[in-house]
Amino acid sequence: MTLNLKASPSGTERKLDPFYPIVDSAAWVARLLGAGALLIQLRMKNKDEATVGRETREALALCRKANAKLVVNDYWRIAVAEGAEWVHLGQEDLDTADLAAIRKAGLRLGVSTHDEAELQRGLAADPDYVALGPIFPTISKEMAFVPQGLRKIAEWKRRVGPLPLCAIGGLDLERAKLCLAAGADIVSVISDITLNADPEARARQWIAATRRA
Ligand code: TZP
Ligand code: MG
Repeated sequence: MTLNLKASPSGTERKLDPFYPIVDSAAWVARLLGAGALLIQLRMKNKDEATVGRETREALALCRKANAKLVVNDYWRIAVAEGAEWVHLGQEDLDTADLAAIRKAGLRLGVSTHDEAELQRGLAADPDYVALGPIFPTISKEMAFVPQGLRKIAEWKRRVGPLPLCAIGGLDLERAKLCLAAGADIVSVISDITLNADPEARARQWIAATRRA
């Protein structure tokens, strides 16, 4: 059964920004908002729930002020409690998440997918975007999947149709542009921004390149 409990009025929302950095604290969210990011994921691993709740609240307040979207990774209960607009779930989260409760709270949903079975399962959750990764080898996450390569992007775009497709994994600016050219609508990144000597300047480069693409 396909859930159809979306609270947002269809067709009225702006397109998602193509630059989609992922960071692990409200302080990082503030830095990227300062550089002009409009779509940011807060992905906190190995933190206690009180910390996640506090950081999420702070990041949401910052994003609201900047008119940017914050996507809360994993912690959908906290996202609901804090009035977030977006949540991102991996396949293992889909095992336990209450999708009806997420939709009832009006949250938009992004899902991670890596292969055909995961795509089918992700689409059955009636997502608002689909992520495919890793496109290239990544140093930021241990992956059970080999790099998918650029060709898979075109295939996935055909499969997800009008849903925004997000490419992730091992992206630098040149690779991000290749992903967009291959059919991705959004490019997501951790290390090329957070490990850069000047993350804000790097984020501005990404923004200039991806909004132009
Ligand atoms: N999911 C697939 S790859 C990845 C995640 C969270 C990590 C992306 O990080 P990087 O540093 O941009 O490769
Ligand atoms: Mg997860």
